[in-house]
Amino acid sequence: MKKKIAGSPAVLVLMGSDSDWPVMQESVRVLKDYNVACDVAVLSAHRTPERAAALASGAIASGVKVIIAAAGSSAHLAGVLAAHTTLPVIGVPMKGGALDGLDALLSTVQMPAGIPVATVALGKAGAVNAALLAIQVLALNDARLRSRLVAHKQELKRKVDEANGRLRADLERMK
Ligand code: RP5
Repeated sequence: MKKKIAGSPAVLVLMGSDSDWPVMQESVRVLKDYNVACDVAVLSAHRTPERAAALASGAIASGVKVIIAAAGSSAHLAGVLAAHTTLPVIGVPMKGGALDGLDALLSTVQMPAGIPVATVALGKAGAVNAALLAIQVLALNDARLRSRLVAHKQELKRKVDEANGRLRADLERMK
């Protein structure tokens, strides 16, 4: 599976299997919302090891700025990609399997010193945060993305304020 999203991809969203796609669509949804060009592909550290190495090795020359890599079970995709590039690699551990993702979380997060993988949460929260983290990296050189991220944080704050308003109203009714 390889699906071109828009323009030269600043972000690659890679996953070990198309069974990861329902979750990883959340990354693409966020990236598209911020108008960040991305591309997606299934790529496996154990099923297509040569292709994984070649893609990571050539990513900088292709204009890619950040790689997001999702994998489940004994998840080594993010680490293998990170071994072949100096681009930032964000790992998204997938839920599922006998240990429901704990194995993927530990495999992704516990990289030995020297080859970092920025690991986010399991599942859809991780997919969303991987995209936001990639956007934060791109925003270092992009004022439009910076202002969108500021607006995003203001929106989160507004929702907390709304929740507190509802709590205060409930408290008043309970008096
Ligand atoms: C990993 O194994 C994939 O990333 C996926 O999360 C998991 C299961 O893959 P499938 O058996 O569904 O292809 O490589």
